[in-house]
Amino acid sequence: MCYNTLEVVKMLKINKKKIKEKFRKIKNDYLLVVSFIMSNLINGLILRGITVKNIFSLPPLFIDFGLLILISLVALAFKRKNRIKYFMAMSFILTLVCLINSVYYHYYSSFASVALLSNLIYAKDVGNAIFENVLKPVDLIYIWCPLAVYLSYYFLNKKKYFIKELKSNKKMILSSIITTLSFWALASIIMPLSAWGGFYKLWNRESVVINYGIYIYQIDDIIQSISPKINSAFGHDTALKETKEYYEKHKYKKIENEYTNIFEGKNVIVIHAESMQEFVMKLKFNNKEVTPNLNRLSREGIFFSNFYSQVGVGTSSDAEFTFNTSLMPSTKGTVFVNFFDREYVAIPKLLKEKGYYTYSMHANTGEFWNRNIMHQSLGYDKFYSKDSYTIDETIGLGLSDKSFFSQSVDIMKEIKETEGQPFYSTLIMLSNHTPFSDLELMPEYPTTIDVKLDNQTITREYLNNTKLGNYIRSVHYADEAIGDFINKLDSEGLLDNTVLVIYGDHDARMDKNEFNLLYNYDPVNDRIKDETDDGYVSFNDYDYELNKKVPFIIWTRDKNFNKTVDTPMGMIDVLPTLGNMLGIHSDYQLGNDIFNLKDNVVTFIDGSYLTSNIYYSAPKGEIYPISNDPITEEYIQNGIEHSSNLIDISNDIISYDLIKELKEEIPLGKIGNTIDIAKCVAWLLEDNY
Ligand code: GP9
Ligand code: MN
Repeated sequence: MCYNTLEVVKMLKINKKKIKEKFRKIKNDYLLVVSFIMSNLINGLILRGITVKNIFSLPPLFIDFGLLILISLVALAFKRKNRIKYFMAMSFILTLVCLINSVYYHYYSSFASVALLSNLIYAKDVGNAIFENVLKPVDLIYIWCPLAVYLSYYFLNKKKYFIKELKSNKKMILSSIITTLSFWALASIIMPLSAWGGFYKLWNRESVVINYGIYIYQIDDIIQSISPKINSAFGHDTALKETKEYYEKHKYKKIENEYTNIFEGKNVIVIHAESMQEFVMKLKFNNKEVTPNLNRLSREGIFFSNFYSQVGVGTSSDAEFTFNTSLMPSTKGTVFVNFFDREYVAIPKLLKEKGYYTYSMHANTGEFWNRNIMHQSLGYDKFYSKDSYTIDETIGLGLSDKSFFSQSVDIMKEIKETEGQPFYSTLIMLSNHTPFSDLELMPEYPTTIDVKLDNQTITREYLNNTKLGNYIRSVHYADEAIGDFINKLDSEGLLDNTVLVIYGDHDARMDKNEFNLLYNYDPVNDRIKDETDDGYVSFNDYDYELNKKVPFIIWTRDKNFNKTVDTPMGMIDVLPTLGNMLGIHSDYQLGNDIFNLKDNVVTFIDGSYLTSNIYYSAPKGEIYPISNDPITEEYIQNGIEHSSNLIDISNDIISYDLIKELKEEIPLGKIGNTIDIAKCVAWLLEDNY
């Protein structure tokens, strides 16, 4: 087919006219819709730019676009004069979604969940900390969206064009739906396959936002948060069946080792060390260790040098939960807040059955993380919270650790006198919590380097006023508080016949760049080294993840173990390991006694995992080799499967309250290897036959 030049020019003219006409129509008839779609689309883009930094990715853009078309379509259900109200309301909601998630991301490096909004009631003080330290002016950027929508309406209305053509006709509805579906189909074609699993399980909120955008993420989250509650009858039977099968396969078998029962009947004092990471134990400034007390305890006791926290969004509370129950935290909310009314088998409960008096101490309000209630569920006889303390010195979120420990020893002494022995106590520290402030109340600890230049000694204060520098000062204080605590325990006779257990609850959420400053500072030239410089230490995303490990130490004055265990270990392995030493176990523990293992798989809440050989990143779908051993595809897949099962089973146990049901079956001998006659009788008496 051939056209002459005249014909082509004519055609172009007609098309230009047509296009112009279309634009005029869109401007007049659909400007409100267009401004709604465009401004929310841009907000979604900004959110991803600020958080996961993938503004150029097409799938989330296509998905947002399709979704916004569908949302606009709903406007047809309203009378014409009410449509602006609908568009405004939707703009507010979507803007709020962006704003909340943006703020939340700064703090938790994850996205918000509706199930967690209720947590803010418990986390009042952390809430304040968020607004004081985490709300950045950039987060307010999203507010332009409802303004833009309103302005477009305002100008349209003046010209009396107000969406007069936006009539509910079949053709338009159909073409809108087809456009949406085409964009979604396109997105699904170009999206990585691994993105689908993440969507259904919502393990990794970040990857859902990366692939599906913020709006679909929030819808997914709402569905996932409320569906276990609505559908518990629905998914329950499958969950119960699968959990039973899992426990049949992984039934608890007592394997004796040299540590079995060595601490049976001893008092146990557990220190929950807030935001304490392990890397600080290796640091020295001006020849003074940052953590001399932790270092001494780790040398004398048993030091687990490759120990990882496995927390989700429930941070401190998740650490407590996993430590005490050997279950993974929930991915559908926070156990302490959303699933506090379930039955759990936990260290305090097990020791209580052995005649221990169990109690916990924390100088924050008892409502925080719902501890008031949840500590009872875990089996603590009593929880000493803020009301039991005199707030005579405040650091960060509340009573300073030094005062907390000192007052706690007085209470502990009284408890020992009235309740007798043995006791199991947990002390939750507070001062070393972000934002690592009130440094003036902490001992002097110069995080500086001296360098000789032209026969002059210059002191480089390179870490002063940096987040990492403040953290190190704060850690040094926390370590000193632990040292003072041990001294006071000793002088009050509370270390006799006692085992001390210390764990870091999670990492300190420090930016990766902070570590670059720490490991690559060049004091001579007062700058950060680059890759071409001598002695440059590479610190990539994986080094950052591995660096998140926290200390775990078991120490007693009665015996020098001088032992370091470097097998990778997770918080989930504490109950099986420590339990073996104390002569307890849970039939439902999902972790392992580390002394019975050659290697281990430490599963993280987003499906990533760690062994002695590799770190597997679930969001990236790639591995980072740690050893030089050859790695097979099967090895990687086994780890993925193991981690996926572990997260699923744990979620099911928590969501469907399965321990309660499984326990009822114990008399029938289905679980575990013991039949408790008393329980059988009680069970039969409860009209169960
Ligand atoms: C608050 C403290 C901190 O009482 O345990 O909790 P976190 O913010 O670390 O989860
Ligand atoms: Mn914490």
